[in-house]
Amino acid sequence: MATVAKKLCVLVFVVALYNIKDCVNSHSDSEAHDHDHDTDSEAGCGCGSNLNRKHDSDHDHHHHAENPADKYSRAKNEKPKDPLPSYPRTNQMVYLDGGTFTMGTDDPGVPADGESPARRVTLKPFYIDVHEVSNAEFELFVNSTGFTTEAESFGDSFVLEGRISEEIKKDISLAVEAAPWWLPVKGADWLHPEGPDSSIRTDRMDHPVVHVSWNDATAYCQWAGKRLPTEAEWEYAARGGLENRLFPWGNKLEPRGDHLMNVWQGEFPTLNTAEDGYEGTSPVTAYPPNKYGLHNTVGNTWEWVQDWWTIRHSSEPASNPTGPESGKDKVKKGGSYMCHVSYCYRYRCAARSQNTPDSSACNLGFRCAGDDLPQGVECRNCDKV
Ligand SMILES: [Ca+2]
Ligand SMILES: [Ca+2]
Repeated sequence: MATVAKKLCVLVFVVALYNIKDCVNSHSDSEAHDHDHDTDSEAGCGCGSNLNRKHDSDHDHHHHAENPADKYSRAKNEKPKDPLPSYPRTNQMVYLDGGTFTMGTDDPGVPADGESPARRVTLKPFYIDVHEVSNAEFELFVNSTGFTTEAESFGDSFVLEGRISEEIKKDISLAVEAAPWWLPVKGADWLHPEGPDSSIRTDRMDHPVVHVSWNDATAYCQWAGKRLPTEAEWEYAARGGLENRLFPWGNKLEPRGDHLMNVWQGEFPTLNTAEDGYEGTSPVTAYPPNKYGLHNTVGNTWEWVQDWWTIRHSSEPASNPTGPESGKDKVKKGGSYMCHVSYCYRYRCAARSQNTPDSSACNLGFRCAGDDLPQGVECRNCDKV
């Protein structure tokens, strides 16, 4: 068994290496973390039942304090867990009436990505999340289901070199000459975005969840009574009703000198001046929303969408397109805090990139959409439409 596990590990790294090269060849800022097996996703978590046991144990103690066996019982000696802090929910949605818009562009920023041609696309009404899914929201999912992400199952994920501690870095021998800023870090996952010595708990519970694969994102949305948006829905929502604009607010990167999204200022990858306020991710609520009420569509984290990847699109008008029926990679939209014009001009509405559905990295997250409003989810604009 040990030999098989070793071989799988080697295979994972070899495939990952190939994918990194692919990404670099297409000038993507994206990672590639390729696993060729399924995740074991339904291990029990038991967080809620631990709290209940503590309550029961107190109750028992009160009535049976004289029983010496109690002194050594697990319930008696188990330390109470700190209650989970609560965060304001960021799972709100908006209702979008659908209609016809121009998807893609005839003036592609990265022609190899299949941003063109511009085509007329008609969509039926749908709901979409106002925010990227936050760590706090993802934690509710994990606590209620015991879900294990693919990065956790396989034990590593890709992190930007500049964000890893020297301590962790010295243990990484695998380097990728063509993309030295991506390093596979053992123990990097959604709870530990830069590896075992980092944590979301200190100040990132309201930041977008990262190191989640397309498969993880799909499972989350299903649990939430939602689904991933199609690429067309995501782009329609991100454009916020403006036709043929580069960004959700217009064509100027920094109108009146204001930063309206979280991308990279300085020199990539050596100097991150964070003029927009954030070196890494920002809270999902940061920056003004677009005209449809959505925050951080472009920038902050890339966002998985439903569609399989292709760079060939018909210029014919389409209704509710869902992309190819099958493929190797899934589409992601919006660019990330790692995007800089010099190598990843992808923080635009029409921009797109791709990864295998089991890939994960420190700049890749998602938001959900839906045909209906799930019970208990607040709709931000339903009283106005
Ligand atoms: Ca930034
Ligand atoms: Ca985003």
